[in-house]
Amino acid sequence: MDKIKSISIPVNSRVIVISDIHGEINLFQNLLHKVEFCADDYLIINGDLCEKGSNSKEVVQYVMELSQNNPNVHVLEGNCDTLVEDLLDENPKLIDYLLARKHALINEWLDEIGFSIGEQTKVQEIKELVMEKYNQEIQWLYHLPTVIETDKYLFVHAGLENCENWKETDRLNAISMPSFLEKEHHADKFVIVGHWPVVNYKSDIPTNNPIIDKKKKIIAIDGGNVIKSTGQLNAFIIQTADGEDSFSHMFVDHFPTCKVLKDFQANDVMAKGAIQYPHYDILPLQRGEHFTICRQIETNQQLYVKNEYIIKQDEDRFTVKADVSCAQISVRKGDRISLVDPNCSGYALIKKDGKLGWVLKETIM
Ligand SMILES: [Mn+2]
Repeated sequence: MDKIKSISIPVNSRVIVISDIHGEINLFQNLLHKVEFCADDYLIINGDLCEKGSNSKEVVQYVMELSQNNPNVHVLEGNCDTLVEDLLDENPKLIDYLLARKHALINEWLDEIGFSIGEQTKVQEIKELVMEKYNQEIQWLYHLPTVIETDKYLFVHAGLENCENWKETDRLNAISMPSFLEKEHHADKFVIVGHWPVVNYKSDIPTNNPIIDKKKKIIAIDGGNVIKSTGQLNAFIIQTADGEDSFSHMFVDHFPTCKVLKDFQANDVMAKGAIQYPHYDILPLQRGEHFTICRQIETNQQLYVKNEYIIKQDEDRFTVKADVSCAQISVRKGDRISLVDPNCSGYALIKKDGKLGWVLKETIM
């Protein structure tokens, strides 16, 4: 890869890292507000500004202006941000992509121009149209670096190859490799990535919070915003110091919050597990009033799946309607939680400190 940008961050600075905004302008602005982002902070945007969410155009414009007006704001490219290359290269497959996608940056631009794309549209035609009005955004996206390097960190959208010299990583791999946290790297710095929703990594209780693996020197921060029904937009926060830097995080999501009315103690046998990517096939074994004991086919684990989430695909194949926690979680009276799914019988799916699980409805309603 050749687009590597080196920056230096002084000690006693606060570095805020946000990835995978995917067109969610409101969440992004709420998050900047929540972390009290100010001119002294360093802000690193770890790729995937656009696509999938509802307002890619505004995210691109807002972040571009933020980075142009503030020398401490740095942006790198994600796989979704490279669609402008297909446009500039006049890749005919771009038309199929745009026809199939409701939410896409280039579609939003064409809407604004008042042009509707059809199967007969030529890529040259839309290239000319959008370049006339959005050339500045296109050039800015096109020139985003693949990696931002500091003395202690490497920021990259998806990951690095496990080669002696990380700079030999193929660029497309760096912005699109899956599940980097399950891989290794040779760099002697922390590698901070987005791209792969952290909830996909196995844990006792599913969570969208950033994962820090100090041994592997990998920090994965994609909260699954837009991609996952329970997702959130994370800000990973580094406080740089003379000795060891310290890490923390904050997040925002779309869920309403409420206060817990009374204590709830999770049932020990139901206190962990999830049905989630990529192991969706289940076999129901014993149906209860609210949860069904199921065997997760690929892992052979027995889990309690909320009845409303079970879907019969055909005669003997069952899956779930969305990634779902199988864990109950304990809460205390007065805890502030987010209400993720209040519409099932008996129990509600909540998020507490980023962890997803079920509580008896009467503890919160
Ligand atoms: Mn991505």
